[in-house]
Amino acid sequence: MGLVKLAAAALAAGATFFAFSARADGNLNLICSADVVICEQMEGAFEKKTGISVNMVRLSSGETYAKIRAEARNPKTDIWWAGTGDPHLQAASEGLTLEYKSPMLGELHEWAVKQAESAGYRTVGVYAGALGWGYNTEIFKQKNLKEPKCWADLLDPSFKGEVQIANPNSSGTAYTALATLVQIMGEAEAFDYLKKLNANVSQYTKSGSAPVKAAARGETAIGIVFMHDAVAQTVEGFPVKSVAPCEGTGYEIGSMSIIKGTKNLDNAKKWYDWALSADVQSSMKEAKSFQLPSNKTAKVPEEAPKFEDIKLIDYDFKTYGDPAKRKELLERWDREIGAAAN
Ligand code: S7P
Repeated sequence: MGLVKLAAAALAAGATFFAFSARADGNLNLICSADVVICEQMEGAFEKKTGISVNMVRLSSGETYAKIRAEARNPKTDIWWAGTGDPHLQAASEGLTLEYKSPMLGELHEWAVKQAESAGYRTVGVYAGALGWGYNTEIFKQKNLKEPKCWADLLDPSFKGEVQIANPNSSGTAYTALATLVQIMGEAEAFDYLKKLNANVSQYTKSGSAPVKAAARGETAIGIVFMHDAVAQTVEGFPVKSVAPCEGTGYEIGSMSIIKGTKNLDNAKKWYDWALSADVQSSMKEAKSFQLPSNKTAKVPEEAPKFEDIKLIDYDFKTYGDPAKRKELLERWDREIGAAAN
């Protein structure tokens, strides 16, 4: 797949210098759907670079989509940075985000540009990350548990009460997991799988990375998350090992969109172009953000899970980024999984 080749090429590439000379005043209302540490790093760096005052709120991807939709007549947000691509695509197809062809597009990997093209340039790819899980090696040792290498292994009764995953209504990570299982198994079998998995799940969290943070701190044994979020815990010094499922797995194209009706369009465009630059994307690892950057010359963190070693499915962003499909899958999840979990 193109993404794998591009990932390998990016590994060899270094960062390029990207200068923004102009200082500007004014405000920018930002929703950030990545981890709060990188959100704060980005906010501070942009303010320093431009003099623009950023009002940042951190919300999960599904929550952001719901907020932007609810505020469509009177938008309070200028730009939505990060979070899984599916809800960005949904917002784009509902006309909630603005078409913008950044001059930075030529610096991006094909997968990031494709994301923009498929949405009529109402969103763009900022990074990519593969889904998997992380487990606490000390808990596994204490409880004599066997490493789950495959999705099927997570159903083992020895993991009863030991698994956490987010709720796909709020979390883009969990929606990616739901869409991934449907693509690997077919819808009926995926829901059958999720019902069985429910027996082992202790909690459906609001945020996508919370399960592996809980695993790192010994509150659960396994967290189903993006692999880079598991790696971040390992790098923090927690006893967490990440796993790429043997049957194959889905991935996200983390995205960015300007909100239609923004009252700070010039500043939103400045953020957009800046966030696509190689030096900004290269600095994400300082916040322990280990996704694959979309800028071809951004430095890929050594710690980033290697896409070429992961069995990636050909994730169907068009189908699973469609509002009707998302609604249908989430309603079914609420009826068959969420209701049983309460
Ligand atoms: O932590 C980084 C990351 O995994 O967070 C985003 C994701 O949307 C998490 O938020 P949710 O609560 O919506 O799942 C990812 O895009 C990103 O890689």
